[in-house]
Amino acid sequence: MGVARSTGSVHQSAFSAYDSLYNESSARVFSMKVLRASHIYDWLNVMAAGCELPGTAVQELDEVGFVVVSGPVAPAKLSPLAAAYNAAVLAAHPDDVRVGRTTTRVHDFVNRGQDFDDLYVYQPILEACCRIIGGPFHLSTMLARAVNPGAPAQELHADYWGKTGWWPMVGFIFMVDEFRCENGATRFVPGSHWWPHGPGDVIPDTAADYEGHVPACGPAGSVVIYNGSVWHGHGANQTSQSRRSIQGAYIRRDDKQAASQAARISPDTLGRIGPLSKYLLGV
Ligand SMILES: O=C(O)CCC(=O)C(=O)O
Repeated sequence: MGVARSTGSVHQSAFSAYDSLYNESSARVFSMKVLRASHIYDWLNVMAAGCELPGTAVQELDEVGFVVVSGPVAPAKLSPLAAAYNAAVLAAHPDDVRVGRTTTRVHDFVNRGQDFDDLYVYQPILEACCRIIGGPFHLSTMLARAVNPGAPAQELHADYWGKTGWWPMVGFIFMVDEFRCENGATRFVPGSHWWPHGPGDVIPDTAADYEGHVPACGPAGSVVIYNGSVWHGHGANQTSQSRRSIQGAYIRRDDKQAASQAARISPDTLGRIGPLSKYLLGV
């Protein structure tokens, strides 16, 4: 499984296996299948038939609840993406900005430029959704989140907690900056997505270190894929720089999106995105 289960160990698992599997020709075959899909179950079959998520990553998602893989943005495009991120954050309407105690969030990164278009149609994430959600799904939200300089650790929590039923969610965190222990890499509690209780039920101080938690570290451009029921939260940012990320969540297609993508979609976005993006947004 390749993950050390002790506080302070670092998780950077599936890179080499993933790098050798993802290549342009399989991406081309996938695009051709996408063009032929029309019904929601066609889409599901196309996405589920992909083979961009290595077996080791599938196993980690199942057993540990999260995995770090390399992302869809070419190394040469990472710095322009980071500049586009800053520009988009500055240009955002104040109604879309939430300055919290530890993080600054900016909503609607689906409509903030083409630099971000590839993030929510990334095949390994979609394959994880097919496995974890197990039926038709859509993108609920995609936003920017920066952990503020000097911020303390976030409380451990599960994003999607269904005590009365199974309402799965898959999240991703795209690292705009390198994630390190010092700058607040997201910490996860391995295996907690299988537990019958949430952190608040059993831990007096959910912001404190939890035995066995693992920081998800990786170079800029990496992606954390996680089961929405796994306990997690950002670490303390002990640096003087923001730790920037773009985060998305997928939920069952019959569950309401956190942000109505159809209501928000801009003509620019609609004009440039492809059929798979439109399907995932529901536009
Ligand atoms: O930004 C992070 O590292 C984690 C954010 C998080 O836990 C959340 O959005 O639920």
